[in-house]
Amino acid sequence: AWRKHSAKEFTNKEEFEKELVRHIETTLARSLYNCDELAAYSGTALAFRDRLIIEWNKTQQRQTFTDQKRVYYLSLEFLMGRALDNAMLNVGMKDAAREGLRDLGFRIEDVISQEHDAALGNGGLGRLAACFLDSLATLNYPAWGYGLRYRYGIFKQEIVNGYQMEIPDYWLDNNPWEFPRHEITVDIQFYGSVKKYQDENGKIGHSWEDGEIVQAVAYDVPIPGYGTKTTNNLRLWSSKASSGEFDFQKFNAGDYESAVADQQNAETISAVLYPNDNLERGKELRLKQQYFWCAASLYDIVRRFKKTKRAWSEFPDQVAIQLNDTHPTLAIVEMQRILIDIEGLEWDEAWGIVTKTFGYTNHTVLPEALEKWSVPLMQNLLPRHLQIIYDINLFFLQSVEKRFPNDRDMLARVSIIEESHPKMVRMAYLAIIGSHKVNGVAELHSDLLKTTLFKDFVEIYGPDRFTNVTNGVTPRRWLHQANPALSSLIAQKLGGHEFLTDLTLLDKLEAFVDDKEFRREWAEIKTKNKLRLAKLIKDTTGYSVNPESLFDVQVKRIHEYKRQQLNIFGVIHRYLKIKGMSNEERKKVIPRVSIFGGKAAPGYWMAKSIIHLINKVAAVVNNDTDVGDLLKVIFIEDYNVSKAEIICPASDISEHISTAGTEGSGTSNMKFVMNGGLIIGTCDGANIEITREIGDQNIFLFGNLAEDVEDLRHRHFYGDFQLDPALAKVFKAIKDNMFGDAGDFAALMASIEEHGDYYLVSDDFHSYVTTHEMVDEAFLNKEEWLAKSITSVARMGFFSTDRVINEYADSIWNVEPLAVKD
Ligand code: 26V
Repeated sequence: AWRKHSAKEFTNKEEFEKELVRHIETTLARSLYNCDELAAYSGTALAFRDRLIIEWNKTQQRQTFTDQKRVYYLSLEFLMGRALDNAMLNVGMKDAAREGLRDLGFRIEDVISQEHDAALGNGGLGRLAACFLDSLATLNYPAWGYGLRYRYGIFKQEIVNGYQMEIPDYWLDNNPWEFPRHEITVDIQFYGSVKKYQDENGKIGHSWEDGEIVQAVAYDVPIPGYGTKTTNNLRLWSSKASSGEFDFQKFNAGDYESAVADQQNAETISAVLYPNDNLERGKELRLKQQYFWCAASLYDIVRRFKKTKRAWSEFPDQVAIQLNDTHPTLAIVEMQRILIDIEGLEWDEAWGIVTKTFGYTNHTVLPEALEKWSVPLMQNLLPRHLQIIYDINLFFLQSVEKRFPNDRDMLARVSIIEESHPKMVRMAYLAIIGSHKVNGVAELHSDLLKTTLFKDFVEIYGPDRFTNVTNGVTPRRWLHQANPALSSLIAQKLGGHEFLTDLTLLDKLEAFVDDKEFRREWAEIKTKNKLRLAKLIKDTTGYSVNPESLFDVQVKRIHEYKRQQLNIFGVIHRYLKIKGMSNEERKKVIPRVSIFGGKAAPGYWMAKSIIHLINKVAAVVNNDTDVGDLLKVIFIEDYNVSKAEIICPASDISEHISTAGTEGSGTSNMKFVMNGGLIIGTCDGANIEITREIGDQNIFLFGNLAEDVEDLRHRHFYGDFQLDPALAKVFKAIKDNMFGDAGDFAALMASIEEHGDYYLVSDDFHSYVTTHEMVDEAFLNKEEWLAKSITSVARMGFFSTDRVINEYADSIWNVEPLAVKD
C-alpha cells in the first residue's frame, strides 16, 4: 500500500506516459502545450530516475545489511557521457518510452540527444573508470566510485580558422542524475603545522594544527547495472567554504569581501578538471584537488567501516581500494595518518592494514606523465603527510638495504624522494610501496613496467606484486547502445541478448560467416551507420561525404605519441599521388574519407599544430575538384563520448598507430572492432592481444617493434637519421605552402627532421603507407572484407569489462558478487 504513494515503477507505455506527464506538469511546472524537446528529456529522465532510486536504495540497504567486502574505485576522472539511454536500456523500458514519447509527438533519439554529456575526464583513463562502474553494477559487486564533482568538465572544442579554441563546459544546471547530500560533509584541512605531544602514557603523538578548512559535500549518482537490480553509487565531492567560526568572525566584523573571497577560494578546488592528458605540471591546485578528494573519500570509507564495530585488523577484509593511476596516491598516506595519529595504532600494524587494502593501476610509461610533487610544496600544504612519507621511505629503504647491503645506487634509484633541486616525491614509487598489487593495462605494457620503469621493485618485492589486467569496454554502451541494429542482428542469430552479459557467446557468430544473407544484413547495417555519421559530418562541418567511400577514422586525444601527424602526412602523400595520376589511373582509386577527432591539451603547442595541419589539409583537399570524392579529410570538432557512439559503429578502418611501446592499452581499438570495423595499428598496447584473439589475417599491423625503439632513437641521436623519401616529398609540399603558411608547421617538421624524430614517424612511414595500400586492396574484395569483419566481432569476447572486473575481483580485490534476489 505504501508503494502506491511512492514513485511508480511503470511497466508499460501507458504508465510511462502518466509518469512523464506528471513530471512535466508538476516537477517541472510546465504545461504540456509548450513542452519542448528539453522538457520531454527532463520528464523522461525523471521518470526513469524514479525507477533507479528505488533499486538504488534497495541495493545500498542490502549491501549494508550483508556487510560483505566492498570495492572503492578512486578516480579523478569518470567520463560518463549521457545517462538516459543507458538507464533506459538497463532498466529495460526503452520501447515503452519510445512509444510514449511518440504519442506526445517526439522522436526518442531527439529527446535523448538533449542531454549534456557528463565529461568529467580526459580520455581513456576516465572512460575506463566509467566502463568499470557499468560492469561492477552489472556483475552485482558491492562497489562505489569516488571522484570530484567538477563544475567544468573537459573543455568544449571549437575549430576557428583551423585552430582549436577552448570553451568552458558548464554542465551542472538541471542535471537530474545527481543527488546533493548536504548532510554528508567532511572538513578537509590544508597548510598549518605539526605539533608533537606526549599522551598520559608517555606515548608520542602528532597533531596537525592551525590549517585552513574546506568543506567537502557529497553528490551521489546512481549507477544501474544491465539486467540486474543492482544500482551502485558514484560519490562525487564538491568543495565549499567551511561554515566554521572563522568566516562568521570576518563576516560580523564587516569584512564581507574577504569572507566572499574565502568562499570562492574554497570553491575553486572542485571548479575544473585539469585538461592535461599525460603531462604532469606540478600545480598546487591540482595537489589540493587530490588531497581534498582522497581525504573526503577515506573519511567516508572509514566512517562506514567503523559503524560495523569490527577490529581494525579486519579492515582489509571489508575494504578494497583501487587507485586509478597515481592521482589518488595520497590516500595511502592519509590512511596511515588516520590509523596512527587519530586511531592510535602502532606504525607496523597500521602499515600492514594499508598495504593489504590498496591496489594501484598504472596507465602509462611516458616519463612526462609520471607524477612528482615538489617537497617544499608538499611541506607547505600537507606538513604531516610529508613527515609520514619520509617515514614510509625510511622504513622502506632500511628493508632494501638489508636485502641489498652494498648497493647505494639501488637506494638512490628506488627512494620515494628524488634528490633533485627541489627534491621531489615520486608518486608511482609511493603507490607501489603502499599497495599489495600493481597492475598494467595490457600485456606489453605490464611487461614493460616490469622490465623498465619498475624493474628495481620487481627485484625487491618479487614478481608477484606485479600483474597484468588487460583493459576492456562495456558491450552495453559500446555495442548495444551505440549500435542497436548490429546488437539486434546478433541477437537474432544467437537467439537472444545473452551475449551482452557473456560476451564470449559472440563466438557462435562464426558459424554464420559464410551465410550470404547474414553478410548482406551485416553490410547494410554498416552502411546505415556510415550514413548516420555522414549526417553528423554534414551538420557539423558542412562537408558532404560519400558513404560508399572507405571511412578511415582516428579519434582520440591528440598527442605526438599517438601519431596523428603520421596519419595526416599519409593523407598528404595520398593526395599528392592522386594529383599525379592520369584519369585512367584515378578510376582505380578507392575513394576514402579520412576522419579525425580529438582534443589537444590547451598548452600543448605541438598537438595544436597537428590539429591545425589537419584542418588546413582538409580545406585544400576537400575543395579540390580534381580529386572530388577520391579523398576527403574531415576534422570532427569536440570529440566526446556521445560522438564516439556515432563514430565507432561507422568506421571501415580505424587507426591505432602509436609508437610501439608508448600506448598503455588503448580502448577505442576494442570499440571499433566490436562494431565490425577493421583496424590498422602498430604492435602496441592491446592491439597485440586483439591480434591474438581475432587472428593476424584480420588486422593490418605495421611498423617497428617496441624492442627496437630504443636503438632507433639512439641512432637518430647520434646523427644516423635519413628522412624517408616519400615523407620528404610530403614535407616539400608543406614547405611550398600548399596548405597555407609553411611557417605554421615548421616546428612539427623540425621535430622529425632536426630533433631526432623521437616518435619514429619517418622510420614507420614507408610501412604505414604500404599497409594502407593493402587496406585499399582488401576493401575491393567486399566479401572477404565482410568475412574479416564478422570473424573479428565473433572473437572479441575477451574485451568486455565484465572479464576485466572479474579478474580484478579475483586477483586483486578478493571480493565476491552480492547475490541479488528479485
Ligand atoms: C594523466 C595525467 C598525468 C599527470 C597530470 C594529469 C594527468 C591527467 C590525466 C592523465 C591520464 C592519462 C593517462 C591515460 O589516460 N592513460 C590511458 O589509459 C587508458 C586506460 O587504461 C589506456 O587505454 C591508454 O592507453 C592510456 O594512454
